[in-house]
Amino acid sequence: MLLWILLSVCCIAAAQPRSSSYSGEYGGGGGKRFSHSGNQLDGPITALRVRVNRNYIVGLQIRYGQTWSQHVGGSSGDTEEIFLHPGESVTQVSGKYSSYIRRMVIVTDKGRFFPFGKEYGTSFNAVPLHPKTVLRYISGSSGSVIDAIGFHWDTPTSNCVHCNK
Ligand code: MMA
Repeated sequence: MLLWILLSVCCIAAAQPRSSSYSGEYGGGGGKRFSHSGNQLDGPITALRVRVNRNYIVGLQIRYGQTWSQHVGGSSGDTEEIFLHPGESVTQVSGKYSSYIRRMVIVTDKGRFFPFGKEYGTSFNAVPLHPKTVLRYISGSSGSVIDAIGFHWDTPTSNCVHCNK
């Protein structure tokens, strides 16, 4: 009996479509680790601030729902800000790195793309493994620049999970 219950539970679990995947980590081994895992509870990614100097992607700040994450990275260079359209999601990030992240091209499911930084170093191309999944949050390492970055994909969230909207 117990065996049957166990078997059924396993079969049901195995039949669920998989949705989460991870791309990365791209970059070097320096810096201090960060993760926006908890930030995804504030909602889907709605805007990005990318700080860039003449060589590197220096810093990142991401808006989840209505709430900006803390800034990760350094303070040199200039910040560029992009807002996604309502319902628009990031579905690909390509770029370049050497010891640090040098370039990121953010691509959305509305066919828009936003390039930041310089054409130098080794290429990466981060895309979700499963259909209809999008960028939910990022993780990586940073110090005075963004040393490394990884991309976490899953089904789109439509709203804030923990703020009762
Ligand atoms: C700091 C330190 C390093 C990191 C670099 C680049 C200047 O050194 O945090 O570990 O690799 O910044 O982010």
